[in-house]
Amino acid sequence: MSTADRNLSDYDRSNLPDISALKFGIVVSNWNAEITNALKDGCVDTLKGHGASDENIFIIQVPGSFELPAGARMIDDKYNLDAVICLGCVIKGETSHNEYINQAVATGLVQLGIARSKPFIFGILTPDNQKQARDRAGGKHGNKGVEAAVAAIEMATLKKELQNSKKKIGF
Ligand code: DLZ
Repeated sequence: MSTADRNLSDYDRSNLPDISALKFGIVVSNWNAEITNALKDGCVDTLKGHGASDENIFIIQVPGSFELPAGARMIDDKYNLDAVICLGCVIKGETSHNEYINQAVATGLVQLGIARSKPFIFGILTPDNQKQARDRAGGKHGNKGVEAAVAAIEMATLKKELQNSKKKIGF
């Protein structure tokens, strides 16, 4: 089914575990703040809905999306988190600035995730205009902050399960 046909923020709550023992960081870009704050609200509500406490949710703001990877590393250095969720909104303009920012952020976050073996979640909208952004920040296409939280929960839980697994691998 194409993304135009469904609200991707609908998910099966029963598939997600309790996360009360896990620590989450949220890094929010100040550019397009109306949108990024809506993403943050959806993200926080979802984490809390699955058992995360206020004390285990750490939130910082950065000037723009380009600063998200650096902010993510800083907050992880400070609190040693189970997952870091980055929220931004880069709207296409007359020039190709958006491509440079999006590429840099995607590369930065994937490198952090691999290097630190923990989830650094890409919760950045890359719309053509404000309407597309609003549609994805609590509008007709759901709230991508919710989806970013779900991805963080799934990946943080996967890591815990692998760490706790007694299954012997190899000989
Ligand atoms: C400069 C800039 C522009 C033009 N547009 C956006 C945007 O749509 N969304 C966003 O998050 N940030 C934007 N920025 C700011 C850059 O991400 C960055 O903060 C500055 O270039 C300083 O490094």
